[in-house]
Amino acid sequence: MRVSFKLHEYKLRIKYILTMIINPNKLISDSKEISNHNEQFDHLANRLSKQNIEVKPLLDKLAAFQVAIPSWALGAGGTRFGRYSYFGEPATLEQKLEDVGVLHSLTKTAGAVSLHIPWDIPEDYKAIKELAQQLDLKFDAVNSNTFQDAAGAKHSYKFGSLSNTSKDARQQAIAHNKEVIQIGEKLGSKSITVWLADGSSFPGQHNFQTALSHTQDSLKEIYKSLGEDWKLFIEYKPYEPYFYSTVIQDWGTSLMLANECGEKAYTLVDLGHHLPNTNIEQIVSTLMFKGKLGGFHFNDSKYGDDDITVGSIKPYALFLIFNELVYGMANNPQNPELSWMIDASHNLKDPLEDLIQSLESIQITYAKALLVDQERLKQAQQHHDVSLCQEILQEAYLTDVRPLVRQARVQSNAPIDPLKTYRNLGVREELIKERGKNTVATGL
Ligand code: RM4
Ligand code: MN
Ligand code: MN
Repeated sequence: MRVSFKLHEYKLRIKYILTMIINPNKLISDSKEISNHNEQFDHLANRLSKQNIEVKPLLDKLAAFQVAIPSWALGAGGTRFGRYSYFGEPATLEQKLEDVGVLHSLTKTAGAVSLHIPWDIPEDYKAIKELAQQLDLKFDAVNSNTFQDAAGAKHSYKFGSLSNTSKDARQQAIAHNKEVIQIGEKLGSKSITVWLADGSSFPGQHNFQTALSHTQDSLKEIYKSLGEDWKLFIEYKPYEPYFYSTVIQDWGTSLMLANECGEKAYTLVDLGHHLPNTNIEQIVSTLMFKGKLGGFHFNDSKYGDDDITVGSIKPYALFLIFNELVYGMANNPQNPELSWMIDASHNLKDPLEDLIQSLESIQITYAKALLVDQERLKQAQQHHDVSLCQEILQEAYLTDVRPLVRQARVQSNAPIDPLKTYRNLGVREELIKERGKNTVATGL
């Protein structure tokens, strides 16, 4: 049951959250922490200036890097065997925005939210937009969902949605995506992400060509509804929920479909959607070279789409991927600005703590990639100095950039240590007091 939305109550609550978090006395850590930070930052800034690296542009880039939080990441996720509640979960879209507002106040790098439809259909658009504005949040890509049957749906997606052999099921899935675009338009979103679960679990179940051709036609149909300044992001994934074949299994298939649709269609890379050991950095590089990388989902993976905290399993791989992203952002004007999103859902950690850690890890890795001496690397590559190439990457990777990340945050009026602040303020305890223990967030 959705709780009805009373704006004045939320305003009070936000005011409370914001004063709680933004109050500099509470926020800005104790004087010892500040002096430690200043010392470490000066030390690093000094070292970088000796390497002729300007610190100010680095800080500006870090402060400008904003990552969207998906509306389904704020509650406890489940596994296919069960779901354990995390107390004080947001029960409504308004409460989810409020949680993202908390994250953004603490980190100043989570200035957007990505809605999943139908999990989070706004009831009162004006009020929701006003709320987002107060929390300094934008609406990033909207996500459609044809991997579950909506309540009361006429046609089932059990055997596929955009690829289904049944025309009625396909039409229903197309109509849903069109509706998602309309919802996004009302919120000020500029893109839709389509992740298709469609696939087969048994050899012979699908005619591959038929499934692909239906998918292509359906996507083209959805594409027709895109506004002038809108983008369509096509996600890929090799397996799961089906285990023999997935219709859009890899970046090549996604790129082919995007090209088929037109210039407003792009590939979306989700880090967890690759088979182990895939060279994701090369995929990123190829797509940016072709001007076709539109969106990017952060998480980490040990085996598959594990949705583990980004940077917690393969930090060096993440650095190499960021290195290509940074290179592409500097050298590929043909590629649009990317839509960044954290795509992870947890069942063990406090979701807000996990998101704080994710944002931190993204900033740290981005900062390291920004330190790569691209000029020297180019020279070393030219001279086939393989050892030096590796040294240059390692030099950047092994630099402890945390003082830079902290400084960028402090300059945006956020705390030195967001996780510690979150705990010290007792945010979760406050949320439990307000929302109760047994709320359940919509989502996975
Ligand atoms: C999928 C995919 C999509 C996300 C859903 C919830 O595995 O990563 O991006 O919308 O999960
Ligand atoms: Mn994803
Ligand atoms: Mn995924």
